[in-house]
Amino acid sequence: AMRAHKGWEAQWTSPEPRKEYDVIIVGGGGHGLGAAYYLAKEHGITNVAVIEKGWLGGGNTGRNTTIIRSNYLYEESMHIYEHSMKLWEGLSQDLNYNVMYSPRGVMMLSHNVHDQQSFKRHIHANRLYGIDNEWLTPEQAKAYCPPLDISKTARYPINGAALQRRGGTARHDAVAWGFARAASDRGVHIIQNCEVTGIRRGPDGRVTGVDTSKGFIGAKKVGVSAAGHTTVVMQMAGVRVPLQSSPLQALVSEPLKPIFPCVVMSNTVHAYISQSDKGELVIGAGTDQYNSYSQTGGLQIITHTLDAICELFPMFRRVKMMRSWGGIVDNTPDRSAIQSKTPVPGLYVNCGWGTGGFKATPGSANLFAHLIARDEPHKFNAGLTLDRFRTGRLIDEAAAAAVAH
Ligand code: FAD
Ligand code: PYC
Repeated sequence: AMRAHKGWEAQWTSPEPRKEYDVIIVGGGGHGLGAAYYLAKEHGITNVAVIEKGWLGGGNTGRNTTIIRSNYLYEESMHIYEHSMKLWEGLSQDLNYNVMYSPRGVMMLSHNVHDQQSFKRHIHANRLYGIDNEWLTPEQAKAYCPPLDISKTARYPINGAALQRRGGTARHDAVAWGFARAASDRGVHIIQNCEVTGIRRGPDGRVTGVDTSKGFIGAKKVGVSAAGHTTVVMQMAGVRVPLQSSPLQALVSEPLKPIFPCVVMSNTVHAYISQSDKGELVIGAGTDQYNSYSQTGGLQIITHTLDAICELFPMFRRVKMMRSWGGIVDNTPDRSAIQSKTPVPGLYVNCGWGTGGFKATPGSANLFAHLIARDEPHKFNAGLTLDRFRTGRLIDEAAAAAVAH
């Protein structure tokens, strides 16, 4: 209907599927659209389709709280998230689309000795690697974020905070639309409202294409980037992936005048908050405690988060909430992603970003395109193998995930 508006051009074309593509990407979230864009831009592979069962960005890309940071613990993760951060810094120019990347600082609150030791360990690891991260006293934290209650009598007293100043937020749907437009401009086919229902293999076991609600579409290579539904899609090729899918919820308040200058996270009390450019407080919770494909979570999870927000920022006690929703996150046992070849030749998987993959969007997409185009990983995603859950070479980022699981 929007397209009927005078002067409003479609941002990407919506062609009928071809009989066959060089590459099919399953899932039109930021990761899938971005991978298609980088396949075209950096590898000259333009006979590509992104197949999305709903609408672009309608999965976790459009449901997340858009926090961007690169303060992870292990080298493998720091490589990837910092690669992503650098791409965020130039993304609006690269796509010629304003993704509203806003490096307003991400501050993680420390409430006890354990938090303090863990954050300081992360700060030292990050700084050794050249990534900015610094320790703040409670007074410095309050100066950075004036609404914060740092009184000693607070329900959840604060003994300091870790601050990554280059961290921040971006506009989620603009990321999906920006990648979609730029990919479409380079010849990528974007096919929405088309569900992948099967993955076909030839007599030699190699991928030959996908069954969809619009019929069979052939492909030399298939990259699955289906976030919370990865296990469902990979099962179509007989590949088991070590993921648990569960709802993660967020909510927004009525719009307020500018009041909250940065992003604040507290894993210990299960809450994170920022203010969108529309003025809404954007608040998120920990994951629901059960596995599910429902995009609605339990009410007690978000009321618990709001209790914590009201304790940390008493001035928000009378603010009204407008909407809440859930997304399905795909968590691995070590809380690090999988970006890997699979036992099926020509089939690649990008998943396991769980509660933290929005920040990874450009970096993950860029590295997934490399993996698919060259049939071998880039040095930055070489550790994200499916195999590591068999060999035991895990990358334990449970603390850096910073969202209660
Ligand atoms: P998605 O955007 O979910 O894309 C996958 C797509 O695959 C979907 O559009 C889906 O419809 C499609 N699909 C699935 N099955 C099929 C099929 N059979 N056929 C065709 N298409 C299919 N991360 C952060 O870094 N910072 C945050 O602040 C943050 N907050 C979050 C808050 C919430 C409430 C949630 C839910 C997540 C949050 N995350 C955050 C995590 C982040 O949203 C995800 O890791 C990331 O967006 C995943 O992107 P994606 O493109 O892989 O997935
Ligand atoms: O990974 O930074 C993160 C995050 C914040 C909220 C949800 N995930």
